[in-house]
Formats: sequence, C-alpha cells, structure tokens
Amino acid sequence: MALDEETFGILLDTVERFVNERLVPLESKVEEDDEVPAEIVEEMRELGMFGLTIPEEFGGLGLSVVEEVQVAIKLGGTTPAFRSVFGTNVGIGSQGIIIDGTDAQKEYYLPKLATGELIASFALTEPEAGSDAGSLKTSAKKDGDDYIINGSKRFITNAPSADIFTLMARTDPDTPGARGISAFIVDRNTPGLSIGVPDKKMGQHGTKTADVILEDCRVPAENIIGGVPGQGFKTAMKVLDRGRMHIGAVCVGVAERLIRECVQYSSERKQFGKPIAEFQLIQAMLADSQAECYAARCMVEDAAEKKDAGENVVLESACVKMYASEMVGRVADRAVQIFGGAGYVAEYPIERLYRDVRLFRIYEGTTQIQQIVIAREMMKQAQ
Ligand code: COS
Repeated sequence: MALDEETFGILLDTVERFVNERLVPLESKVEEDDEVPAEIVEEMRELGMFGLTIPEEFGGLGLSVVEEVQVAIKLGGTTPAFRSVFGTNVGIGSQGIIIDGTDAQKEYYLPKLATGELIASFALTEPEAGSDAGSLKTSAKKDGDDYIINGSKRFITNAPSADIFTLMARTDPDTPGARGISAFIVDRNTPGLSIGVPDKKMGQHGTKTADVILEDCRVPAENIIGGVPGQGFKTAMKVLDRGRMHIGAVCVGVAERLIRECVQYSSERKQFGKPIAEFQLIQAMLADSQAECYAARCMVEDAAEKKDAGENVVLESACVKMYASEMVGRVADRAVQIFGGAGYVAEYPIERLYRDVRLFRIYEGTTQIQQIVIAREMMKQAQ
C-alpha cells in the first residue's frame, strides 16, 4: 500500500461522495453537451485526481495498483466520460514516462501531469494500425539532434485537450514490426501538429477522441522516452498491461452501478400485482449479473496484488480486461431487459450506459487481442 489505511479510506470516501453528489447528477447534461463542465475539471484537479498514480516524489498520490483499481471501481459508478478527463494522465498518457522515462523526463513532465497543468494523451493507433500496433507507419527520421515526424494517429482519447502526446513512431524504417518503433513525448504546440474534428461516437459522450496529424514535426531526440530508440513498442505494451487492469476495474464499477439500478427498479416496478423483483426470471438475471461482477472484481483485485508484488501479469491483465469488459456488456444487456421499455429510452441511465460500455471491449486492446495475449502467455509458461 502506498498510503496508510486511514488516508486511503478517506480518499475512497471522498471519491465516492464526489461521484454520487457531483458527477451522477450531471450525467444527462454531459450526454447532451458532449462536454464535461469546466468547473468539474477544476474540482478534479483540486481533488488530486490527475496525479492518482504519479509517484509522490513528483507530486502525485503514488497509488499502488491495488489502490488504483479500488479508486477506478468507485469512478465506474458514473458515466465513464468523467474518468476519461484525467484517465490519460493517470494511465496510458503518463505511464510510459513513469515506467521507462529518463530522470530528466520524469522531473520535467510528471509534476505538471500530477496537478493536471498538462494533459497527456497516448498516440499509438493509426488509420491502418489498430490491433496490429507493430505495423504502425508514422515515421520519425533522424535529422541532426532532432527527428522529423510524419504520419497520422486515429481515435486518440483527449487529443483535443492534450498538451503532450506519448506517441509511437517508426525510427528505423528498415526494421519492420515492433523493433523499429520508438516512443516520443511530443508537445501539442509543435509546428506541423494538428488535431482533427472530434469523432462522433456511439457512446461515452463527453470524452473527446480525434485524429492527430503530424506533418514534418521536428521533435528533439532527447524526447524519446528513456532516450533509447527502438524501445517504444515495449513501452507501449507495458503501459497497456497496467491500463488494461484499470479498465477492468472501471468495468466492475459500471457493472456494480447497473446492478444497483436494476435492484432498485425491479423492487419498485410492479407487474402482475407485485414488484418484478419477486419473479424468478428477473431474479435469475440479477443473480447472473451479480455473480459475474463479483468474479470480475476478484480477478481485478488478485491481478492488482500480483502486479504490486512485482510479478509478470501480462496474462492476468489480459484476462481481467477481457472478462470484465465482456461481463459488463452482459450486465448492461440484462439491465435493458429488466428495465424493459424504460431501458430503451434516454430518461433512465441504462440506455446510455449500455452504449457507453460497448467501448470497453474495444479500446486498450479488443477482446480478440486479449485472447491472443492470454494464449501466447500460456504457451510461454508451458515451455
Ligand atoms: N511487456 C513487455 N514487452 C512486451 C509485451 C509486454 N506486455 N508484449 C510484447 N512485448 C515485447 C515482446 O517480448 C517482443 O520483444 P522482442 O522483440 O525483444 O522479442 C516485442 O515486444 C514484440 O512483441 P510481439 O512479437 O508479441 O509483437 P506483435 O507484433 O506480435 O504484437 C500484440 C503483439 C498483438 C499483442 C500487440 O500488437 C497488441 O497488444 N496489440 C493491441 C494494441 C492495442 O491494445 N491497441 C489499443 C490502442 S491503445 S488505447
């Protein structure tokens, strides 16, 4: 544990109150405006949410993975767009620097990311390189002490608000696949860098994703994370190992929220003269959702403990991401069924959450990629 038990308990209570009292009442507004209100972003800054996982020596809270997933579960109690505001600073945008950055990179960037003064975004995916991340085409050509970057990145979360990108580009054109890739820290204000129009998405309104276009962007060689070219793919994979656990935890949080909504609604909604919760076919759906959600919670907590103990958790984090994201999809589907017509209209949160959770099975590695990662690790471990 990074924090003592009492301090961590206070943090969890604070997050829970913030979610229930400040964020849940604003869910419909965020959905309609496709924007998280600026005053909420400011409150998140004051609460220290941008620095949850950044080490204390750089101004963050330095949460362990066990603690991080507990906070992520609480954050899952509301629309995922709120978490995304700082999600990239806590996770995929900052972790590359934390895990593999040089001392100078850590000292310069992490304190600003911890306070939310800078927003970091993670730029791996491209129009033609999604699941096959190792095939990315964005090129970084050496020119004196700099690299000239050309290419485009797609579906980049928080691109419109980002100040820096941890961006993967190919520094070695002669080495195809993962080995020729380096991770750069690219400043938003680099001449030649532009952001596309935000994507119109099925769900998770309020979270902005967009293309990042790089045209002859001059980036100093010292901005390569860790200072050594050719390590960027591995950095990205390590970042995703932790990120996938975090997403699994958010899925558990959203599932717990959906289950609470289902229990309440089915206890109040009457048909055939009694609350529908008294019908066994409804109870079966509630029970399946509860059992699966509990299983996912246990997986998340176990994998987090292993990660904190320094174990290799490539297999576990892929299992968590796959199971928890599929689980919350089933829970959301049952929730629509339990709510019936009320689950299909925007007046209740179910319809929105049903669309929101669909993304969990896709980003930070699709279910099919998790299956590949799990099976490969099984083979390795059997050798
Ligand atoms: N941690 C550290 N190193 C890792 C790693 C991990 N989790 N996973 C792979 N590596 C290393 C490998 O050990 C290998 O190193 P060597 O070249 O020294 O042997 C190198 O990285 C390449 O790995 P691999 O051969 O497995 O690469 P592949 O091209 O076969 O791709 C998958 C592997 C498919 C798993 C990868 O491309 C992937 O995760 N894709 C999904 C990307 C993703 O999640 N996108 C979502 C967008 S980000 S929101």
